Amino acid sequence: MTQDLPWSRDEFEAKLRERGRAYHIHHPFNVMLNTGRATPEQVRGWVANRFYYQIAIPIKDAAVLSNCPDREVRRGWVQRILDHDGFEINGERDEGGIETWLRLATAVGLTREEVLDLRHVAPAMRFAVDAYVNFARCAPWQEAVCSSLTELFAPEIHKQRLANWPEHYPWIEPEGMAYFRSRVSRARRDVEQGLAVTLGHFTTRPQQERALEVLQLKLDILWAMSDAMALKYGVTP
Ligand code: AHQ
Repeated sequence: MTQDLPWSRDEFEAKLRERGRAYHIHHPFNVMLNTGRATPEQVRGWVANRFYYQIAIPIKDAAVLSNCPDREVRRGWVQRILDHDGFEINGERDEGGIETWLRLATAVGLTREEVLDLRHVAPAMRFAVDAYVNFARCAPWQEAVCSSLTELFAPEIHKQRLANWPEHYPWIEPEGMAYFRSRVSRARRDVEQGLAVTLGHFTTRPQQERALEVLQLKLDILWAMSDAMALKYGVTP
């Protein structure tokens, strides 16, 4: 019967992209943030809390590597850790996204110390982020790869911030925007690899349905992170 036949690669990719309707760009807290209606306290709260997500990403990616026996995939995936932790190799150095996020923090008026010591991180933010890391540790590595495909929708949210924040939040030091600028191209590169693994591995219909479940799990994690922000800092519709 047709409902058992696998979707073609194009149909499967379209199904993955359809889930963008549940991406956190549509969460009231992010809509408030990106349409200029956030107070400085809400912006600072979001930046300090999202730092916990940023420092979890390389840990999550190391978990994927530790479960992945495929050297070709690891060669590509290891770049994600360098993107966040930075590196110095043969004289070439890059401060990394975590350091760049700390520049965003000072640009919005936070101190490095109060971000680094995680004093502002809400319990539900911590639990949502920890759920993502634990998923990557315990799930088959192909499912962990698939869960990163929320980045299909990430360039849009980074471009929205780059376009709207300087006008809406002139009090934020401009160099704070560097992180979002860095992610537009990195997200695109991440998605190329994530999509190739996902479309190549999940080939039967039950596997393809599972891939959609995994993507929805990560969409829910991002949504729950924004819920935590709305609860702690309030959200104006
Ligand atoms: O800054 C982000 C980032 O480095 C990553 C890595 C990737 C993953 O491995 O799950 N996802 C992701 C995301 C980042 N920023 C989020 C945002 O809204 O700023 C979006 C998020 C994602 O879409 O998963």
